[in-house]
This record gives sequence, C-alpha cells and structure tokens, in this order.
Amino acid sequence: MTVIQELSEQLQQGNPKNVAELTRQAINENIDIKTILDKGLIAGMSVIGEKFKAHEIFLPHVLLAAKAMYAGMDLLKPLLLKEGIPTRGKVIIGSVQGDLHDIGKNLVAIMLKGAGFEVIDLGNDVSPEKFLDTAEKENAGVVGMSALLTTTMPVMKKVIDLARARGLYGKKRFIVGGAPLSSEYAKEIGADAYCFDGVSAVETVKRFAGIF
Ligand code: B1M
Repeated sequence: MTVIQELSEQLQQGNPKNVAELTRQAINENIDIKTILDKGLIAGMSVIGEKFKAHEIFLPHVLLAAKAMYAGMDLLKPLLLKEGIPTRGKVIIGSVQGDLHDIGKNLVAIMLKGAGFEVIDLGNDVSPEKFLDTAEKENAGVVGMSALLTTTMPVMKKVIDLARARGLYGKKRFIVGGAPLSSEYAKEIGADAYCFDGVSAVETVKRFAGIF
C-alpha cells in the first residue's frame, strides 16, 4: 500500500495520530500537496460519506474521521498558505445557518488565504444577517457560502434575497459551494458563481477582483 492509500485508510479508521504521521511522511517524501489532499484525505472522507449513506457506519464514526481529517489538514495548512503575499481584497466565508459541516469551507478559506485574499471566516451555522452585517462592516467584496445539506441550501437564497432587500445585490459578489450544489442551483438563487472546490473558488474570486 502506498503512503497515500494508507493515509486514506487511516482517515477512514478515524485515527488522527496515524493520519498526522502519514501526512508528515508524505510531505517529507515530497509528494505533491494536492495529491496528499485529494487522493489521501478527501478520498478517504468520500468513502466515509458513501458508507454513512449506506448505513454501514454511524455518526460517531464520521466524527472520528472528521477529527482525523483535521489532523492531516493542520499539517497541510502552512504549505497551502503562502506567506508574504499582499492582500488582494476581502472575502467573508461561512457555512450557512443550520449547517455544521465546516471541513470543506475551511479548506476553501485556507486556499483563498494562500492566494493572498483576506478571509474573514464566520464559522458554521451563520445567519443571513451575520453574513451581510459582516460584509458591510468589513467592506468585503465577496461573500462565500458553504452548504453540505439539501435542507440548508435554501439559506443561501435567503442571504441573496436579504442582500437584494438591503441594496447590496450587485454591489457584492456571492459565491456558493458544497457537495449538494450545482451551477444550475447557483443561477436559480441568483448567486454570482458556483465553485466546485477551493481551486475554483480561488479562480472565481481572482476573476471578480480583476486578477487573472
Ligand atoms: Co454529515 N452529511 N451530517 N457530518 N457528512 C453529509 C454531507 C452527507 C452527504 C452524508 C451522506 O448521507 N452520504 C449527508 C447529507 C445528505 C443530504 O443533505 N442530502 C449528511 C448528513 C445527513 C448529516 C446529518 C444530518 C446526520 C445526522 O445527524 N443524522 C448531520 C447534520 C449536522 C448539521 O450540519 N446540522 C451531519 C453531521 C456530520 C458530522 C458533524 C458528523 C461531520 C461534519 C464534521 C465537520 O464538518 N466538522 C459530517 C461529515 C464529515 C460528513 C461527510 C461524511 C463528509 C463531509 C466532508 O467534510 N467532506 C459528508 C458526506 C460527503 O460529503 N461525502 C456528510 C470533505 C470536504 C473536503 O468536502 O465539504 O464537500 P466538502 O467540500 C468541498 C466542496 O464541496 C467544496 O470545496 C471543498 C473542497 O474540495 N466546497 C466549497 C465546500 N464549501 C464550499 C464553499 C465555496 C466553494 C467550494 O465557496 C464559498
């Protein structure tokens, strides 16, 4: 088994200590960071998702896997962040009200920071008012919303509707992401863009900031 396969396996076992060790090993072996992330950590978490869906495992197991995921992400974070890049603009990010999933949102935040944007992370379970109050107070150009549940996706529309009511729509850009989303849904609710992952979020925000 390769170190990356073993990493995915240990994440699925919910073993943070081994995940940290294997992530360190992969970094020391100069394995590409994106490979460690995509083929090791994210791939392992996808298997967890499938098994959870099929009722082969239950919530405590998913929580352990999430803890293991963070053990790996903590080590990758400094490598994803490039220090000393001047700020290119402010982005507000959060998981929408009712949604406690934050692993993907945190990854996107790290990648945006690494690309030189100032990121204000509101955490999870963020109300529409909090998204917009902060965007106004901080004079942020982009509001990024994450949702992992079909039941919380509609909160994104609430944020955009509230932005229209407050006269902020068209002045700020709204980007959305998360596993159940699609570009069709983003269009339907009036979001400026759907971002599949952190890389596409960075590309999109750069486009909005006029940086290519
Ligand atoms: Co939950 N959960 N979960 N869960 N969980 C899912 C999402 C689910 C698909 C599992 C399944 O059934 N297969 C399912 C949702 C079904 C649905 O709505 N259709 C589900 C469910 C049902 C639930 C509960 C309701 C379970 C229950 O209580 N009965 C509950 C809800 C809690 C709540 O939020 N109110 C719940 C709880 C949890 C845990 C707390 C145990 C834990 C979260 C821990 C945490 O986040 N701190 C958890 C986890 C870990 C998952 C799965 C297994 C993994 C999610 C994850 O972290 N993926 C997930 C199954 C799955 O997605 N395969 C599942 C890795 C992460 C890197 O990917 O988040 O997709 P992702 O982020 C990606 C992209 O989507 C994108 O970029 C990221 C990087 O590539 N992206 C953005 C995300 N946000 C973005 C924002 C952007 C741009 C891109 O711009 C702003």
